[in-house]
Amino acid sequence: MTMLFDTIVAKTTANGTSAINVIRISGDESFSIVNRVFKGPDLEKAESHTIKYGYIHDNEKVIDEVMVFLYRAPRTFTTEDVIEISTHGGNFIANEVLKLLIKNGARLAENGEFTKRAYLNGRLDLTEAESIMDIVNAKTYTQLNLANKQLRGDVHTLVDQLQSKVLDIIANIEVNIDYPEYDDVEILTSEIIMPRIKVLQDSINNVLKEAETGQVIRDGIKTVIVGRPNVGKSSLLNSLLKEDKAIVTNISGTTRDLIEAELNLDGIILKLIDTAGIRETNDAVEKIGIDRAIKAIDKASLVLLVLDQSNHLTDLDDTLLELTKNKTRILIGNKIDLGNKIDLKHEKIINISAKNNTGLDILSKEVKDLFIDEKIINEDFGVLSNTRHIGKLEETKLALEDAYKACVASLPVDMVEIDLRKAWTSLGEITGQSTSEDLITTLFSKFCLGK
Ligand SMILES: Nc1nc2c(ncn2[C@@H]2O[C@H](COP(=O)(O)OP(=O)(O)OP(=O)(O)O)[C@@H](O)[C@H]2O)c(=O)[nH]1
Ligand SMILES: [Mg+2]
Repeated sequence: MTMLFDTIVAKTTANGTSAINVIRISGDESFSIVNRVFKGPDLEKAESHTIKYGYIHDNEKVIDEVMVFLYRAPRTFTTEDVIEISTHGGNFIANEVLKLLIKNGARLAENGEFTKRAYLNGRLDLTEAESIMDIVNAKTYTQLNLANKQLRGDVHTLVDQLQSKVLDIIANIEVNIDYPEYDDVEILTSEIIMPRIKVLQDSINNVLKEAETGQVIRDGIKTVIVGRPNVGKSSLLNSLLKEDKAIVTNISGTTRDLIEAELNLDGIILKLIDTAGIRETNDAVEKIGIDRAIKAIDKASLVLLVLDQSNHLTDLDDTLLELTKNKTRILIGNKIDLGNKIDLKHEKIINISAKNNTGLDILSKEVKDLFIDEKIINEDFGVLSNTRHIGKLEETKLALEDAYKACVASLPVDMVEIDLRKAWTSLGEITGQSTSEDLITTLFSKFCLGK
């Protein structure tokens, strides 16, 4: 079902000089508006999914020689009538064509409005619409695969499955409340519902666990490199990046401020921050750098604490080991080419030489082992990665916990139902489908209660 909206237009290609620009127009009046400014075959008579050649003109003034791509509802991105006009590149032409289409009745689209229409017209659910941004922003194949799965509807399916399990329990409760006299309806008690809620809780916990990997893939890992001065932090950054991004010298206190860089580690983005070596100092600038380094530890998801294998541990190293002990961290024994003086009895240390580029593969593997469940990446089903979806699933989890507690307290089943409905709604908010009206409709279509 396509809703009635006005006709919108926007340039879909980026600003700047390019070979072509594409202007997209969507809505009931697309064909009539473009036809008025197009010199060539009559577009209103043209078949859908064809391309026509002609000119865009403003009365006597020819603006550009163009190709127009015609898509009639409903087999289009927005499900409305859509035309895409390929003009020559350059902002001037594109803006003139835009202005002309607006003068003839189209409205300039808001950000994301075409996708919003696709959603409002039921062509995409919210997760599918959201995945389009992820596809555009993808920097690695792993990110792209994740986003593609979401566009394909895998997250939608996953949420639907969970929702239908919640709905089954709700429906059972409803039958009990409304038709208690039916002999063939099992009398529901908290004891009967409890294990069913438990099964659901377990599935949701699994999905949330897997979502941790999804989120890492989508957003990358905020990683901070810390250590005392001169241990080779900047050298590590450079050797990971395979470029001389940070200045390296044998003078302690070389790095004064945070240096940020992104690294693609076999499909996983590390958002790396190299920091000033931490020590007591009277130098005002260095002090600020050190403060920033300490704050960066707080914000990081992963700390790479660099130690120097050519020397024994110092008090400063001990302080840093203590400071980072509650973080997800990897201890790195750098300068292994010069010695092997540190042996941490209880914790693994990855020995490398940033200068000679040795041990980096082991470090990479360690990062992946910590954050990525390979099985999940390879499996062929949707993994949540979007913070909004994960937040809604956390809400679902809480509602189910409440439902379970209500069962434990032997509250009447209609009290349990309230929490289950909350769970159902939170799930539906992921796909953008839930309103309580929908709940009723789905309930009836599933169970034919009115017979
Ligand atoms: N032999 C050897 N020298 C290294 C290694 N890694 C770094 N160095 C040297 O150690 C010195 C300090 O390296 P940096 O990378 O600047 O150390 P840093 O930890 O960033 O130092 P600050 O920024 O001052 O805190 C330089 O002379 C590097 O060449 C290594 O693996 N082996
Ligand atoms: Mg440095």
